[in-house]
Amino acid sequence: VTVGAGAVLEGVHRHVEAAGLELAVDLAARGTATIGGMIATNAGGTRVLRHGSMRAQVLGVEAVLGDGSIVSHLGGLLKDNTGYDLAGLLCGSEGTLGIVTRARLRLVPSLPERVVVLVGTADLDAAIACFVAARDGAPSLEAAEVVFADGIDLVCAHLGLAAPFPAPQPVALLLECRGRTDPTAELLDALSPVADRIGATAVADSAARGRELWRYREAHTEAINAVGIPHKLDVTLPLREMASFRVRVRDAVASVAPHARTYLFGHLGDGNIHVNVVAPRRGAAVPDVVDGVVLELVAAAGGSISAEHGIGTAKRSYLRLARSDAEIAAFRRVKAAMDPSGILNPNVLFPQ
Ligand code: LAC
Ligand code: ZN
Repeated sequence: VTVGAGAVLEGVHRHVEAAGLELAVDLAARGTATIGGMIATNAGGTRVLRHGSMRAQVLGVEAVLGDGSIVSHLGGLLKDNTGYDLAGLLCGSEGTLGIVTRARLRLVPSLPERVVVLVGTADLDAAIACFVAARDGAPSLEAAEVVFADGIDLVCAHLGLAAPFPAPQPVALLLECRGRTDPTAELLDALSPVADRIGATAVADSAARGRELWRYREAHTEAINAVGIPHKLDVTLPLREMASFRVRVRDAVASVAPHARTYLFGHLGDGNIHVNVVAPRRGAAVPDVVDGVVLELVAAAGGSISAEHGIGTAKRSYLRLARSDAEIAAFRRVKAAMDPSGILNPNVLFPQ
């Protein structure tokens, strides 16, 4: 599909649905996120595990570079080794190299049969074991998201929802599978070797129930924003580091902001955890030093200081935790080549 940069994701989903196809990137902000913004930020979302992020969907872009020249390559060919991948370079460029005006996007067949399962576990290690079992045993796995009891309680209080399980579970893993035939048996079979790690299971028996189970995950951002303005850290960790990071990040935050609450949630299948540190609006603010404390832990564990949300202005002083001097110097030369006057989003990405 070829779309204008201002097209909203939900509208694109509806447009291609009529042809039995899907754009394979989806995220909770689908009602407002534009394709141009999703390319500039290389948006991730909930289906990266199977389909990759926005960059993997973009077959070509039309964009205006900083010198006013227009580059356009919208042929949509799958194989095209004719020089530099300007489209790939613009993905995640945060508006620093060009302004995307149109894009040619890859689509995938819509798989009609779906199952959504929420698996409750006693700890994060058990949730990871369940995810690995589902990933290895169920090729139909499309999403693997994680939330924790404190976040679920917050979402339930914010939206007036009932708790997802009859007895509270410390961790909840949301799994979605899609196929041409019903993938429920495949997923449940894949989970059977780890049955002793599972404390409770909620299986959606209808599309409406599936959407309800997703609400526990997707409403985290709005529920946290209702508490106060969060410090949002968006990090990737190697799966083997995830459980110990969860413990260490709480301790690290408590050492500099004992009054703050730390909510974790995210895309377990991608090793991507959203760390939200928030203090109630009437209390003392969360000190900025929290960001560095968390991001240094991440870098020491071999993770990334930005999985999806980019560097922007808030994280640019931490870019050196993730990128070498030689890499940042190469970034600057690319920036100078495509935006020689430095007029495009000049204050983002690069350390001052
Ligand atoms: C999410 C956003 C915060 O995953 O990236 O809900
Ligand atoms: Zn996310």
